[in-house]
Amino acid sequence: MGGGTLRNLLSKAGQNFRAILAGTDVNHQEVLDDIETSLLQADVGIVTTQKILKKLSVGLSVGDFREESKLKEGLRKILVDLLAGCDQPIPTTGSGNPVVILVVGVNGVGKTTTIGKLAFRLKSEGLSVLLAAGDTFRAAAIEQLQVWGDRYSIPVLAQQKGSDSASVIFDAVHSAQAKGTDLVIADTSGRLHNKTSLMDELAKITRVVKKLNSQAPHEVLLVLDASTGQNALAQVREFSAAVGVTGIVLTKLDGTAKGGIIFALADQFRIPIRFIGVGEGVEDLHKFSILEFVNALLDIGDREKSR
Ligand SMILES: Nc1nc2c(ncn2[C@@H]2O[C@H](COP(=O)(O)OP(=O)(O)OP(=O)(O)O)[C@@H](O)[C@H]2O)c(=O)[nH]1
Ligand SMILES: [Mg+2]
Repeated sequence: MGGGTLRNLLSKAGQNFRAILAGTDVNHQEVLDDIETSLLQADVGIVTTQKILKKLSVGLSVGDFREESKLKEGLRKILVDLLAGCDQPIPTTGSGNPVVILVVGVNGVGKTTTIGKLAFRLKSEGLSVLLAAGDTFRAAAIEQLQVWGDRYSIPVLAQQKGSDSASVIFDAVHSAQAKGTDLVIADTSGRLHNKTSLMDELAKITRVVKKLNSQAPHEVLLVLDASTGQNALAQVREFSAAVGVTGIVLTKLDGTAKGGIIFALADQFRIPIRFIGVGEGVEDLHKFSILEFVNALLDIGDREKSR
């Protein structure tokens, strides 16, 4: 599994955006109405959609709306601008090893899978990684992380099911400090973003980790499922309030026509989007690159790529 060009992998996510670019020989208000429908279908959301429409009206002349290439280029620029600044890479160095990445999110969004892919990527870059099986809720969750570790020879620190999540992660950071490991990536159990007790548990994890390094966790990585639509915004708000999200991974962009949520996220929170998930395989975690992403989404070829 894995591989494929980003353009192919995002063909579904981009389907509503690509529909916008179909030939149009009607008046420009009708074109704008169609664009609005497409953006809403792509789950860009009302607020950000209105912003895009306004910029299109201001930026393009009436005649431009009849020319496929001008409309496409106008839209492309607006989308690129909306994402500006959201492409900063995940921190892999910090004051005092290890760099601690705490991975959080609601149930089933792809946290554990993302950790496996990310660990593989960082190891391939020559960094040493220790995984912490902080999802102690289910035995299967611990095993799932161990499978990734075994497959790519990445150590996993785990305790039994039911043990304290904060203590597992504390032990992992402690052990990594002793061994000089570059990074610890900690899994956590999926939780509803509106369940206070579980959100408090995340706050406890960060408190405990700070006893070992006041800068840790260096990254609180929120994993969001692209197909959940506008609810992703509520998830960002709740997790940010509880533990201060510093980076986002948007998963399952390969399987949804609702990839437009990424523009609402960027527009409303400006939290860096570190990676996008485009499949279940180890290679299917792409570093988020704005130009590459927008061009792939709009199906714009390499020769048209200049900014
Ligand atoms: N198509 C696709 N599937 C993905 C992607 N990321 C994760 N998945 C799948 O989503 C399902 C859930 O992934 P997990 O990694 O177990 O999710 P989780 O957030 O750890 O789940 P809990 O621990 O139960 O909260 C698995 O079947 C993954 O293979 C992606 O980018 N694309
Ligand atoms: Mg999991």
